[in-house]
Amino acid sequence: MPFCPDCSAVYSRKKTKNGYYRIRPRADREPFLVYCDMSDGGGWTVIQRRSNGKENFNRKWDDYKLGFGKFQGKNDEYWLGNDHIYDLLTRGESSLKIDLVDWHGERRYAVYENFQLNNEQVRNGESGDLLVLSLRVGHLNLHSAGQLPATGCGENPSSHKGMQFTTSDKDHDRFLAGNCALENKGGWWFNRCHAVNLNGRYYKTGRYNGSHDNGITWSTWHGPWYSLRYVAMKIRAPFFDTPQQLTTIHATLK
Ligand SMILES: [Ca+2]
Repeated sequence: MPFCPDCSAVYSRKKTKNGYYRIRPRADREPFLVYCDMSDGGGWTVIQRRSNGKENFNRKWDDYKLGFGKFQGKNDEYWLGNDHIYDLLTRGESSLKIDLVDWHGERRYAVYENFQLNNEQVRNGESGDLLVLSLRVGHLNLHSAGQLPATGCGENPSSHKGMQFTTSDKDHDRFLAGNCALENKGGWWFNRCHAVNLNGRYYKTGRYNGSHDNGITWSTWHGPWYSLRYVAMKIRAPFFDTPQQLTTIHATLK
């Protein structure tokens, strides 16, 4: 049987159990394992998860490009890989949902319509292999965790929209005197440097101190000096966002 291109397609084939499935977004590339989250209306392809601090996210470009982590348990930590994420997103418009849990078990989430990555190699015809987060914030649901700040005139230096991916060995951020990934212990779409960083260092205390706000941060919720206990990033086709399913989301996360 051919592989499904993503978890939405898996769900549509009546495979509605949470778990790891082998998917194949591009026919000319090998299939790979991914966790399909069939809650919240079903069909979410999980591209990132932090849950226990066991996985090292302070990694170089090639690891972020190809992906890393464990793909076995339901809470295993991983980064699916920029290439895989890119291939998933080029199939059509996608929504991004980010789940956040703090150390008191409080939950927040954010949903973004039309989450995209642009491949600079394609766009500029250069030899670089940069990925740009192009994030158009369409709507945010109830119980939202606050927005990723947008760029524009007189832009906020912690905005992420339109930023290129930076790792400790490939600096594409706007921090001229240094590298945000080095300071913040993980690859991300840094500016100078960040309001949100879901690939930072895992602190088992929530609140933390240090010379840099390098935890797993979502500053519009708990501020920069609080590292979250659990975060997950997941994507799916927007046609799953029916009013009925949004009701389910609200009921689940109330
Ligand atoms: Ca820099």
